[in-house]
Amino acid sequence: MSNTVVLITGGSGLVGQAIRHVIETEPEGSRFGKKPGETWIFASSSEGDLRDPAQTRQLFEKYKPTHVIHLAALVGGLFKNMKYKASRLTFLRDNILINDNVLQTSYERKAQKLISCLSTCVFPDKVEYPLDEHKIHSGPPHESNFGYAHAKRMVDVQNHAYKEEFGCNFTSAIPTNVFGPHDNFDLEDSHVIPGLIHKCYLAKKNNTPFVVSGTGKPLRQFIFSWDLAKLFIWMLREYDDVEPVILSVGEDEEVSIKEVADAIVKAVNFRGDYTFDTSRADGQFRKPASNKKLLTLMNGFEFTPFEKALDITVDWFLKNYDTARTGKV
Ligand code: NAP
Ligand code: GFB
Repeated sequence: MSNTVVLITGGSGLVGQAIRHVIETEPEGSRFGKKPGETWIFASSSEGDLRDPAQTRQLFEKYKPTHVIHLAALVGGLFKNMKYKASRLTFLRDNILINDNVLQTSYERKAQKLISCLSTCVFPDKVEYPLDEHKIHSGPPHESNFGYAHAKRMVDVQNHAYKEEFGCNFTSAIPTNVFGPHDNFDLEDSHVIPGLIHKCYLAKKNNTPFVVSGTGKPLRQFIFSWDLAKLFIWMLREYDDVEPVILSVGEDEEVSIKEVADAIVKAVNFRGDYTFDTSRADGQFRKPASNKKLLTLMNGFEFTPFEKALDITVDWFLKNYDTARTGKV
């Protein structure tokens, strides 16, 4: 790709910063490293609120991207999604507006390629497992995810419409739960791994119990953000089809929330009391997704072992506690 400008919306977040890390640290010219003639732009909301069409156009006018990886979204873990339930229109509408503006502006400004980011929680709640790329629209999502899931599902619908009417090269990626450096470590609004890392750190520091929400029994697949970044770079360069690709570890690599908490206790080196608050929600019990399509297309991929990825994340959190997103004022 010569004279390529890749715009990453949501470039300041967990996944955006992981793409920056990979593109800047992999050997130049390698499969995941920077290629000659490429410019990578990592945009945050301070460069434009993508809910607003004029600000979206301004951003595209400024950088004139030839390629777009669209990550920007109103994002949160289970408890943030549930907190917004009374006003679930916010999760629905903010994400609809962001996505519609990015897709329409990519079409108007003739971007050669656009990859938008969905999530495995957009899949139906009641569906035969494992999840695969054909099942996105086969039933309602889990009720805790109403707004977020419906907004993101529409991107797949829009991608097909833009391709059919205008021939646009738009597609989408479907990651499972992500974690890594630069995550949101807020105690309440974050996803489970960053939330529990922060809670365990405070329990160790203050000599208080480490309390995990829910029963610890639900199962999840987790992908390390640096691995996910490589998969996005692969999609950008080597995948040209409107149908989405699930970006995930194998369906046999589900771990329970208790196993996650155990691994965090070890990574943080916490030796105090450790309990479960079963009055809090468990969310979806499981949502195992197949990575068969991904591995077939890529001819295999080596994922970072979970414990190693967790150690890198905890290490980053400890070194960056003062500037990380921890929710402290
Ligand atoms: P994140 O760390 O919360 O980052 C969100 C990014 O979106 C930030 O760069 C933020 O900018 C930007 N953003 C939010 N609202 C915006 C707006 N109105 N206008 C412009 N930019 C806006 O999220 P993430 O975890 O990296 O998520 C990236 C993508 O992965 C999202 O599409 C998400 O749905 C998807 N995903 C995430 C997970 C997960 O477990 N984290 C799992 C599956 C899929 P500021 O920094 O300026 O606020
Ligand atoms: O990461 P998480 O919020 O995502 O994980 P989901 C929720 C699971 O972890 C539930 C348990 O079983 C919780 O009971 N858990 C235990 C905790 N302690 C904590 C904690 O301190 N914080 C959090 N957050 N959970 C999200 C969706 O669902 O998945 C989002 O709501 C998003 O929309 C994301 O797409 C990928 O997998 O439940």
